[in-house]
Amino acid sequence: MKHKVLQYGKLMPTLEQQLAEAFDWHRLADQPDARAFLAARGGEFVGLATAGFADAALIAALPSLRVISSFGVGVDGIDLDAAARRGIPVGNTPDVLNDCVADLAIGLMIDVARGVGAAERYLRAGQWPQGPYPLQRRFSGKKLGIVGLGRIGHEVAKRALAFDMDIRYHNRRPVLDTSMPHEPSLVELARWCDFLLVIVPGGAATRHLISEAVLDALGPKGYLVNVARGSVVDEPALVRALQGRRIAGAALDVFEREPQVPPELMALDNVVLVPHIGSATVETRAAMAQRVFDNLKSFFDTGKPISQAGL
Ligand code: NAP
Ligand code: 8YV
Repeated sequence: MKHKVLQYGKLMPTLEQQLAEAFDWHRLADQPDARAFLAARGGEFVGLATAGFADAALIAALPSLRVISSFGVGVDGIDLDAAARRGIPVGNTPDVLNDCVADLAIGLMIDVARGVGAAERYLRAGQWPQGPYPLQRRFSGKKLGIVGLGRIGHEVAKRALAFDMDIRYHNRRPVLDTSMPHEPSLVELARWCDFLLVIVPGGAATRHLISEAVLDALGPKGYLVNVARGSVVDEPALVRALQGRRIAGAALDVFEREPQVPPELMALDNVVLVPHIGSATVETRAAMAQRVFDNLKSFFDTGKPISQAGL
């Protein structure tokens, strides 16, 4: 008998095909009345494949649930406490996306410092004949402060070393196997660096870690780059800092209320904005989809997902 798996949210068609072949698979989105469906049949499902979200109500509506498999490494959209209380492991997709997220982080830093996007807009608007594009800032050799030297943070550091950057980082605990200096104070890291790169997990523990005080410490020559979660940055404080030119610029892949982007940010020219594309390459998304499937398969075969949040 095939295990019964419910899908919550949109997943890639190739992954859906795999799920349909291996499991007794149902999409909640196909049900005309999701609430009625869960009330009537929620008890049948032992697996949940999700696009990144599962609140306490959904978990409670699935009383036989034994495993959650989530698309993405960040699990801030899942009520981990509700899952843990029932002993339900939450599979996620770490490591397979490190390279692409780190590549984007470097790209965003270069873009915001050199004005790649802004200069292209200048050219396309036909402004070049009126004069050269204004001089921007150098990227190579600058000071990089990494907030969150974890799996992705390490990949950013590796790339930044090739740009002769001086690197320090802020984690709650120093990393043992690195010679890069740990800065216990986030404000001091911001004061020291030219680029402050944020790549910590989202959720309550990191909410508004990048505060007005951190932005003021970064100062008028400093750039903020966020590829973590929108919740980590106090967005209204960031808007004020950018409007007042109290920081030099920002490059953002993530926002507090995605897919909504504050119009105040859209209006600013010292900001690079992209729509949460850190892992969005054909290769990486295929690897993430495969891991979502493999986590479920591994759980049903061995009792453990291949990769699991919190382990
Ligand atoms: P990871 O390996 O767990 O690294 C997270 C790092 O953050 C750790 O070094 C951790 O060190 C540090 N950290 C955690 N809480 C902190 C806090 N309160 N203050 C300071 N440092 C803290 O995670 P990862 O795989 O690199 O992924 C990081 C996050 O990136 C994900 O959770 C996800 O939200 C985001 N992400 C975004 C995209 C995108 O598309 N933009 C793609 C992938 C991932 P300590 O525990 O010692 O503090
Ligand atoms: C995902 C991400 O693409 O892995 C993460 O935590 O933020 C991205 O890689 C996203 O969560 C899926 O929409």
